[in-house]
Amino acid sequence: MTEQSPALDNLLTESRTFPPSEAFSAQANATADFYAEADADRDAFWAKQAERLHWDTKWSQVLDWTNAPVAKWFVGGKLNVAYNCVDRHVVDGHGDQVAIHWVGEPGDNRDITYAQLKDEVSRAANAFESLGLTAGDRVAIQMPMVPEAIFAMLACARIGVLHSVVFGGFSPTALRSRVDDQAARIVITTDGQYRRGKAAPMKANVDEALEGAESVEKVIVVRRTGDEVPITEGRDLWWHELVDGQSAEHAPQAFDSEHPLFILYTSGTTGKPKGILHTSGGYLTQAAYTHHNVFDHKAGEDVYWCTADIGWITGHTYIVYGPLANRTTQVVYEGTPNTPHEGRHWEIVQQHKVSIYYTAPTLIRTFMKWGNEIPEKYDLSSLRVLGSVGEPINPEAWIWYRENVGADSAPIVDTWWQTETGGIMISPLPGVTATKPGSAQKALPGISAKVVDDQGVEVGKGGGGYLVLDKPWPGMLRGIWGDEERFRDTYWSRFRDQGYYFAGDGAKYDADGDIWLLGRVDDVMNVSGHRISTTEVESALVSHPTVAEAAVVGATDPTTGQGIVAFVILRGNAVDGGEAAVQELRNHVAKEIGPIAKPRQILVVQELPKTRSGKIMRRLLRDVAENRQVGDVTTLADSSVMDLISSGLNSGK
Ligand code: 6R9
Repeated sequence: MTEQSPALDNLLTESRTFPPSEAFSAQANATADFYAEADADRDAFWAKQAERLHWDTKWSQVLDWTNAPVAKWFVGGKLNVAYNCVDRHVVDGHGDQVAIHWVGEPGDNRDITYAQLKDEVSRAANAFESLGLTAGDRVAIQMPMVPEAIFAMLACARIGVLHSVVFGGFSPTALRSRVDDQAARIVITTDGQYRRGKAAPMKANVDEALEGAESVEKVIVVRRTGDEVPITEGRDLWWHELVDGQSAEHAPQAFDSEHPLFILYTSGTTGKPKGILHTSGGYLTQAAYTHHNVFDHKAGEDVYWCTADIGWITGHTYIVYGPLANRTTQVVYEGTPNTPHEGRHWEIVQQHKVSIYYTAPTLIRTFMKWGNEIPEKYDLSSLRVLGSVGEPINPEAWIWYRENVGADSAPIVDTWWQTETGGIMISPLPGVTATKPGSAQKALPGISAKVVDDQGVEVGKGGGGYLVLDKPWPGMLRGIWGDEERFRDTYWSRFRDQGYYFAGDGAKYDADGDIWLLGRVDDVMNVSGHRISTTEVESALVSHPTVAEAAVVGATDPTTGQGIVAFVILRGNAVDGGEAAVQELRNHVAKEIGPIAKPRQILVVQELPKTRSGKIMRRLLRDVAENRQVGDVTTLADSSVMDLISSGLNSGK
């Protein structure tokens, strides 16, 4: 285990609990007996959850785990994911219900009913088929939060094409490596995007990325900002020209439960992102089940808002698939939380009477910084469930959220899960669980998680170790695109004997046996809830001609959870290592990976602390980055290195 930061120590002394109100419990979707029911017969429990969906052909077996670690869920079942998220609600008579209250950053709005969504998705599906796309092909999507991004994802799902959404903030290099890895045939983007009140280019990024990309046949461009963009004849198509004239009728075909649904890239411990593969029936079952119970969602009554971007797994499972499968009316907001003012989110909550709000700790801490008087100005009384995801939430932020957003009464669900798990795994159930600030508490009914030591033996109450998932679950990843070995290595080799999935997170049981997540135990940083690997940033840094060597650590940051701190050794004496050189390096990383990976701080040093086997001791660098007394240096090849680094920094070099 890596040592804990002071923030985590603080977290573990937290002991307040908040039981649900009787009124909430009386109306809650989830009940306490779910746990026993799932324990008694997991397969039967999941089969019941799958009944929430429309299956064209029913499955013959709930789980086939004979080819572990590649699971098959709802074997033999056939369904169409887009039909489940869209058409069936129209068929059931809810065509006029608003699916999406879309709020554009500059103040434009669009309400899209389920009937309209069905038409839009059908037109896009027809358009994609007209380009020759067929089931199993890959489409990459780099778009801001506009409705067409959701239409495009669902249209892919409808025709069995895998989408791979690439976060809008990723650089051309990052986009290109993802496009190449999956050999995408089509890329969908927008002309530009609104960011903090200004139109910024998007298509230009895509053009740069795709220079010479062999797999890509067409680029579809959605008009958003209206800014002029260069068009490559024969390759580029305007969305409105391609899609708007298509028929709004499209017959959905049923696909096998294990038909691939999407690829989503996430950072691992090496420089190369992993293409996480998800499939259809199990994923959608878990998405719908968790959204229904963890958020206590009531179709036709609640207004739900998940503030994630569709470029991340949270946007996939809790904006697109889970909520739409459950016939949710939801807010989708395009922009940043402080444009044009710091009350923007609360203004939207008030306007649309949002009742369920799901966001990340980094944003909650930002709201805290902006001040209590901002949310106080708005009527937030519609809110009845609050969610948190992406990183451990510190008790201060949790309490602030409850008091200032949840009127001291709305239950908070702290949801632990990963790109790889597909859906929520560990979380309180509102109306059932007495919540604890800072703890995700318990695996959901049907899910099994354990905290184990190095040997894979479960630790006792009060003990800490590694978080593992000891039983397969429907939304689990089915592999890493094109790299089966890496899939086995990354997740299944650490506790091979036990057959446990290794999550990469440290965790602890408290005296009640509740789980507290303690952050990553590998070289993955968590910056504002985004996973970035230290190696990825290091590779970006050493790709700059002035850098000889680089070591990167995630240092505790009061707002972003972790901040990226880089230690670099420059080449020769050619560069002075002054402010301009450092700024140049920060920009270089932003260009290579994306602005989210820009180091908070770059420290120019003469040496890096290494073990005798040449491994960089990031633990010591983290001590420096967090202004702590430097820890045990006895395993360093040269123990004076840390003195050199510390004194160099103190003298301002
Ligand atoms: C959904 C998502 C996954 C990593 C995960 C963990 C951290 C997410 C958390 C949490 C503590 C929570 N994480 N939720 N840590 N409490 N409620 O964020 O997926 O981007 O793949 O990140 O995020 O470290 O391993 P992803």
